[in-house]
Formats: sequence, C-alpha cells, structure tokens
Amino acid sequence: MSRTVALTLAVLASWAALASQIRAEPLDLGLPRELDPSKFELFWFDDFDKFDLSADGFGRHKWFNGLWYSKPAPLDLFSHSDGILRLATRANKGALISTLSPKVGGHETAFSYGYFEARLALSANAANWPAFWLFSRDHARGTDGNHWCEIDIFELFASKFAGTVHEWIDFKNKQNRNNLVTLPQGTDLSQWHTYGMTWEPGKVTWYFDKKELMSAATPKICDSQELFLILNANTHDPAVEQFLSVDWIAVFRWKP
Ligand SMILES: [Ca+2]
Repeated sequence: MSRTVALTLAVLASWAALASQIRAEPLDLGLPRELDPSKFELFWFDDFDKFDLSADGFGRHKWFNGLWYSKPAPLDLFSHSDGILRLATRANKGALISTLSPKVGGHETAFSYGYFEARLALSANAANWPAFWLFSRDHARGTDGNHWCEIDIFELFASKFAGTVHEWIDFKNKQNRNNLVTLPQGTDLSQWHTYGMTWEPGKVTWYFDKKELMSAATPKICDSQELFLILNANTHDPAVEQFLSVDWIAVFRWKP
C-alpha cells in the first residue's frame, strides 16, 4: 500500500469514526428523572431534519439569522447535513439563530414555563463561548420600559457550565451568583450531551445529561414576560474558530 493511499484510508477512517460519534439520533423524549413525564407535553421542537432559516428576517420561519440589534451572520457560518446543524465562528463573527424575527412585526415564537433541552456537541477549549438561551420578547420589541428577563439555559464559560438568570433594569444587571458549575471530570464536550432547564414560577433548575446541576430563584419580571430561544456560536479568542453542533432542541410544557 502506498503511503498516500494509507494516509487517505487513515483520514477516511478517522472521518467515519468522527461521523459515527456525532451522528444524529431520533428526538429523545426522555425527561430528567425528577420530572413526572405524565405531567408534561411536547410543545415545540426542531430535530433539524430540515433547517428552516429566514436569512433576511422576513417570512414565517422557525429560525431567524441574528438579532434585532446585530447584522445577520455570513451564511457560510451555518452548515446543515444528516439532521445536524453546525454553527461556527470566524474572527469575531459567530452564527446565531433565534425564534424571533429581527424585523418589527415579523414572525416570532416565544415561550413561558416548561422544560427546555438541546442535544449539543461543541469545540472543547477554554476560549469557546457557545450559548443556548432565552431572552425577553418585550425587550426585543421595545415594549418593556427597559425592564426585562433573560434566562441562560447553557453557556460554556471558562470550560464551566454557566446557567444564569438575569434581571435587567435600565441596562443594569442583577443575576444569580451560583451560575458556574464544573462539569464531571473527563466530560468530553465535543461529544453529544443534553443541556436542559426547567422554568416554573419563581424558579429555574438546570440539568446536564438529564442530571440536576443547580437551581436559582427568578425575579418577578420573568413571570410576566415571554421569552424567545437563541442558539449561538461565539468565542473569547477571535483567533480560535469554534463550532457548535445541534441535533435537536425540544420544549416541553406542563399539561394544562
Ligand atoms: Ca437531528
């Protein structure tokens, strides 16, 4: 076997191994053990078998590129195949998808109490700063009097799981102090894991691989606003390109 052929086969084998490791799986409707499945119903999900993105902010789509205050990311920072969406960064740009159109009057999907979960795989380095979060529709639409709620379901921050509740008043932030958790030793974030959170009146609880991590109280403002979903790739170091792959996102709510 020539050296080139051997090398090619080795590269193909490593690609195949990588592909098998981060293969898409059917949506897993399992809830954390602490949650009684008979009390929940699936309210909204995306398994990314298709990627329904509005690139220009118009139309009735599941996802929109960018937020109302930012420019859409270059489309080559998004890639989609085999049921997996991959978001990437380049220099100081990062791909971001949101369930709220950045255009005033545009389509939007917003949420209140429930269990939110994403199956994610991401670059495992300390500069990576991906985020899966919920943000106030009223603030995005300018109707909140600059008093709003933000709940971060998961951010990787200095290689820790960050889960944060923010109350913003006139752009000043109050948040829970217990928001950084060290993940179990040996956790490989480049492989698939689930990142979840329940949100109920006055309280949120975070989960990693369906195991409880921590809880925090939520301020009253979070009980009076609906929040939309955002998933984005980001980096603390523009010289390091990052990726964030998503297999699915699911939102359950308590049955009425
Ligand atoms: Ca999928």
